[in-house]
Amino acid sequence: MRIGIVCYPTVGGSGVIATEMAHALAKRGHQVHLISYDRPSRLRRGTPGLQFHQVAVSAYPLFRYPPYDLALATRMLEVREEARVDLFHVHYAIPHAVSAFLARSMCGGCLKFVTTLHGTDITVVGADRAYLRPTRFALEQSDAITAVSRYLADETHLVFGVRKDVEVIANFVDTERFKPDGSPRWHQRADGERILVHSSNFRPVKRIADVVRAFALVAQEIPARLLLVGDGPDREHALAVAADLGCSGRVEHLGVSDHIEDVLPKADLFLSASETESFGLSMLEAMSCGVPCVSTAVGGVGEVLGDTGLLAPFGDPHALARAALQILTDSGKHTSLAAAARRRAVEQFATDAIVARYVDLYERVLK
Ligand code: GMT
Repeated sequence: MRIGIVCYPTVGGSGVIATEMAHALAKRGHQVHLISYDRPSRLRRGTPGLQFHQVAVSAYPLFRYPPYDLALATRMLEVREEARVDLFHVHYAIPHAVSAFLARSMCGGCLKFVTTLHGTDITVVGADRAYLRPTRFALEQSDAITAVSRYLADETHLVFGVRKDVEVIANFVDTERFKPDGSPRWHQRADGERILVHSSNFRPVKRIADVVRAFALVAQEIPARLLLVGDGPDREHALAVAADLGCSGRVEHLGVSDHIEDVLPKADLFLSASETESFGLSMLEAMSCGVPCVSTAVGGVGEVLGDTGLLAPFGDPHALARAALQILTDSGKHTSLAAAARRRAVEQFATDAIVARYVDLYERVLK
């Protein structure tokens, strides 16, 4: 098939999944055209069958807000004409589904598109009055809609009142790239220091300050270090909270890493304090490396973790810390959760099985 994939290029789950899908589809012999306003962070060079097309948005002085959605619709049409794309798959509804609908209207219905919902496009941004109606309209015009968790599919019906079926296709992880590397666990290390990790785009919804607060409580009880991977608007605030709580010497900000798969296997625990999380891709990557997760009980996180980690109520760093301590003070429990996490990632979220579901969906849409 000739497939056009549209996504955001930034460090964020939807861009990661879209780019990994592009690689996986190209590897399986499909012609893939990835479209975005910049090179996606996970896009690797030199993959046969995979081509990147940049959307150029001109900054005409009259435009306070350059109309990206129009430029994207035009680029989609151009790519369709140049590469004879059979179908577009847009990741993140706003504004990608609207641009896809516009592109289709401009060519008299010449193209089909599938929209995959990732989370904030429905739960945070999507619920904004300014975006709700066009997004709902574009979703209903999609040839198929998928959501990355059952939770998100239900929210889509609830918040948007979308009448169309929303198929649940979970996110996936490359279990060969994200795998345990044999690093000793804290109980096998001489210093006994527990390594906690958090990785995200540091947006307010991630509540990084609560991650730091929970960590500070853990570090009062046992030797521990927190690695913060990623970057975003709340970085300074989180580091200031660490300073206030007297644990900055134990909190290390690693910034955005192209090799998170080298960091995760060295951790003993992944900590998440998000206010909402439709899926939690960074936790799936941790699980695949054999790292148990402690998270707030929000959104679709329970669907991902199953019984391989622990959940605590949102907005309660003490509860998060208690859950983390349960795992980090019991080597037997840690060992069995780590093994269960890896097993669950391999059995339920491996790339091959999930990509096959998308290919099946494309075939159904094209029929
Ligand atoms: O988390 C973000 O703010 C980024 C966002 C995105 O679309 O880039 O992530 C969402 O999609 C990811 C991939 O499907 C999910 O793993 C995240 O849970 C989801 N984020 C939220 O729901 C907050």
